[in-house]
Amino acid sequence: MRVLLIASPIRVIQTTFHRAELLGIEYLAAATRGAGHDVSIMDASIGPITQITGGHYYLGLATDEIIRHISDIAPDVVGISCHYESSAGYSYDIIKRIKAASSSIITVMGGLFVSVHKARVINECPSLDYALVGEAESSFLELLTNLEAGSSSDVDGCISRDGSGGVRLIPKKLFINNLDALPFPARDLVDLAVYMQGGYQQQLYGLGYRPSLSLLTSRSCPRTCSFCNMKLVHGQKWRPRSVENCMDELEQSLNKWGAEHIHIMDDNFSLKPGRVKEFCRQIVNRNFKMRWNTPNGLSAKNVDMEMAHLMRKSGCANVSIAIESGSEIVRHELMNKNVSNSEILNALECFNSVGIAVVGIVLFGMPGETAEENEKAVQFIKTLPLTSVVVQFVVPFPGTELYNDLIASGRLQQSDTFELDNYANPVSFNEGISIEQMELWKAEVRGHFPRLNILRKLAEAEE
Ligand code: B12
Ligand code: SF4
Repeated sequence: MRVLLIASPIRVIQTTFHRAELLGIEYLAAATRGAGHDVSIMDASIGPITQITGGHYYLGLATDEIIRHISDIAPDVVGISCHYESSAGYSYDIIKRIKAASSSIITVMGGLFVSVHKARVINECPSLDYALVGEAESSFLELLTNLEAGSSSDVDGCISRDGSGGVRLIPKKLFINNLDALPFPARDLVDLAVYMQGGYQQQLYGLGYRPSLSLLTSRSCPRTCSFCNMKLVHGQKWRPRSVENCMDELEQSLNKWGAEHIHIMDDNFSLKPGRVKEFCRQIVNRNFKMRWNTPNGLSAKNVDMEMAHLMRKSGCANVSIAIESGSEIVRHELMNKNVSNSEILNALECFNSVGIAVVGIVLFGMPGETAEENEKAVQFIKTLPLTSVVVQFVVPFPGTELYNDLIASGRLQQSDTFELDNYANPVSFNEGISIEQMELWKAEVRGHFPRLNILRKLAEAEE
């Protein structure tokens, strides 16, 4: 079949934007091509940035242009990747226009947004034929095989119409255990230069200018933080790739594609400390000349001096550590995040002593927080030897324990939609804590540490 995979345009709140490569769609394309289909990728989020209402910006190609491109390719199937609430309307619009132009094209949607909202997607987009929940390298192929054979029944995680106005939903149960069996992301199908230069627009998460690519060494995370919904895409079980398999991909990224910096995008890279150490040793043994970091956050658990030392030796320039709240009570009891203050202090000491810069990720706005606890939390964070901080506000994403609790206690309605820019615009669920107060805590913590561009200065000073 001729398959076109499209990454939806996105809505952003700032005009500088780091463009990381879209691993999900590249993985999906590689698996689809491996099964003998004719595949292409259109990243429709690469395009002009246009101011729209509410202080937001539309980032990507105009729908007319996307439709023109689709008709040039004449695909049998179009798959649209949509991760964020704020992109859903754009995806629906593209699907509607595809069907209006050519009703024989089969439309499929996938990604984080679909994995969270499931039936809602089919209900809101009458032109959509199928949606697939979660990791889709296997299920998408199965759907294509069935479509070729004239049926589409019983694909794992598939949402479709039942023929009588209802929705048919097959639960997502199957996850790929042997990730080494997957082909590497199809980097030859995208305009890699755009991602490699992502740092020119926003300096590689503050790290300065170097051609960069991403690497996913494992999928998911076994922990159960109350605000996190990653398990809806990748399941509850942490699944690692072998270190050798990661090295083979790194070799390509560095030598074939020319990357000099690698972003490790795992949800829980440090879960098995022995594996992290082996990963670093093999980078050194293979003599890879690269710099790397962990922008998606690293758990402070399990960090020791040997790990920090090997990370540094293998080129790690900085890590982001998920502190979340400076209060242990909030972190443990409200966030269900089993990381202690002493584990955070230990990790910082290890990284500082080897010269790895540390960005602390801090959250305010957890339902149940008190002003008194937050005052203490602010003071604790200010004592930490951090290089810089990123301070955000909690978002109760659908599908999380946090969201379900808020709905059950009546503090949130199902009709409330939570969009990503709420990270910037706080919602207060706590009596006696105003939004102004939340902004003040954020400003106090941010004001205490250098801005993120300190990372670039440190990296440049080393070169
Ligand atoms: C890299 C990354 C980015 C990159 C690229 C995003 C992208 N589209 O891939 C950039 C830097 C652009 C980015 C930006 C943001 N991100 Co981001 N990002 C990630 C990260 C770390 C990795 C994504 C990834 O590569 N995953 C691995 C691949 C294999 O999985 P996948 O992408 O989900 O794809 C699989 C399935 O979803 C499915 N699938 C995907 N597409 C399709 C299409 C079809 C047709 C089908 C059938 C299936 C399918 O199959 C794929 C293969 O198995 C994730 C965390 C994570 N682990 O996913 C956060 C994450 C998605 N991001 C998040 C956030 C919050 C953001 C930002 C808001 C950050 C910020 N504060 O500004 C912005 C939002 C930008 C915007 N307005 O749109 C959150 C989302 C939280 C939520 N909504 O529930 C996550 C989950 C991180 C987290 N734990 O908080 N992000
Ligand atoms: S440790 Fe990170 S990825 Fe794992 S559940 Fe908590 S927030 Fe999610």
